[in-house]
Amino acid sequence: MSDGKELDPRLCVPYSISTGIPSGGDAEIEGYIESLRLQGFCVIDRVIPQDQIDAARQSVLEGRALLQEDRAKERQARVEWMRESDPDFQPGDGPVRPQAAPRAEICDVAHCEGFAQHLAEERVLKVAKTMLDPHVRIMQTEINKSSRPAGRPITDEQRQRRGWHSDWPHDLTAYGPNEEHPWKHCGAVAQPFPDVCMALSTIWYLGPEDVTPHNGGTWVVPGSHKDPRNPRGPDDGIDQWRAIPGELQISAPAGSVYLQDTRVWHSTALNQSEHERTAVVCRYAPWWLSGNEFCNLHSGGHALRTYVPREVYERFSPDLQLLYRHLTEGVEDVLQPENQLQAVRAQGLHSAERPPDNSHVVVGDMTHEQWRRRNGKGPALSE
Ligand SMILES: O=C(O)CCC(=O)C(=O)O
Ligand SMILES: [Fe+2]
Repeated sequence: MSDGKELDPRLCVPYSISTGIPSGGDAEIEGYIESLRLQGFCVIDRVIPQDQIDAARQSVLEGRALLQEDRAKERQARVEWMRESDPDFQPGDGPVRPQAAPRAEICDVAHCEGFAQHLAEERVLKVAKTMLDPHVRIMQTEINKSSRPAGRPITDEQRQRRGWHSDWPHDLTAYGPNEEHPWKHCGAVAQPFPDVCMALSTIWYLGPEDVTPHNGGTWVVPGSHKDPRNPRGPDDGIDQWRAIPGELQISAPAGSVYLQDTRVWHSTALNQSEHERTAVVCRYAPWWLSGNEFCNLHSGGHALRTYVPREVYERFSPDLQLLYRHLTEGVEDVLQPENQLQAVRAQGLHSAERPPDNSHVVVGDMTHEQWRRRNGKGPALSE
C-alpha cells in the first residue's frame, strides 16, 4: 500500500548506513553500540518486518488524525479549568499549561497501537539498555514527524538549508524562548555537555519508500556528540542553517530505525520525492532522566508530560508496558526486573564469591573498558 503514487524503483536502497555491522547475535548489538559510541548514531535495519510496514504506517496516519482532535479538546478543557479560578484568563496563542491526567494531554502512543508494538523490538531494547540503563523508558513519542515532499521547483537555497540541533535534553533552544517569554524553554543540559549518553533519539522510518538522501534521509555530523560546541550554542560561531563539513545523510530501508545520542548534531532534510517520508520520533531515556521539570511546555505542551490511558496500557506487551509505565494512569513505575536483580545481588544475597579480604584492590587500577570486558557488559570500548 502506498499513498496512491507509484514508487520509484531506483530509490530502493542497495545498502544501508548500517552496512558492515554483522547480522545476528551479540556481534550485531556490539556493532550498534560501537557505532553509537564512536560516531554518535547507528541504524538498525528492518526493525519492522517488510510485510508489516504498511500496517504500521497506516496505524500512525490514523492515529495522527485522532490525536489532532484530542489536542483541540484538551486545550479547551484546560482553558475552562483555568477560568474557574480566573474568569478573565486569556489563553492567547501560546501553550496552556497541562495538568495531570485526566486534564493532561494523551500520549501519542495511545492512538497507534499497531505501530507501538514495535517499540519494544528486541534489538532496539538491547541497544537502549546497554547505552543507558536496564530500566529504560520512552520519554517522548511524536507520531507527526514526517518529511513531506517539498513541492516544485526546488531551489538551491532549499537544498543548502539545514536545521542543525541536538535533541532534548541537549537542545539549547527548545522550544521557543524569546526576550518576552524567556521561561518558555523545556530545559537543556548546560554546555559543555558532560561526556555521557543521557538519552537516545530514535527515528522510525515507516516508508512508503526506503530512506535516501533524495527523500529526507536525516542529516547527521558523525562524531559531533564529542564536540563541546553546539550549532545552537550562543558562543560557538556555528550557523545552524548551513552545511557543516563532514555531514552525511542517512540511507536505510523502510522499517529501519535511526538511533542517536541526543547530543549528536543532526537536521531534518529536504524531501525531493513525491511521497511523504512517514516517521515517528521516540526518545528513550534511563529512569534517572526527569521529564517532569519544564518539559510540559514542549511543542505547545504535548510531548513529555503526557499520559497513557489504563485500557490502552493493558493491551501492550509486557516489554512495551515497561517503556510506558511511568506515564500510565494509576500505575506506579517501580524498579524494573533487571535492576531489581542487580539490587538484590548488590545487597549481598548472592555473594558466595565474596573475597576473603580487599588487599588486592588498587583504586584507579581498572578502566571502564576492563570492567565491561570482565563483566560481559557489551563491547570493550573506551568512552
Ligand atoms: O525527521 C528527521 O529526519 C529529524 C527529526 C528531528 O530531528 C527531531 O524530531 O528532533
Ligand atoms: Fe532532532
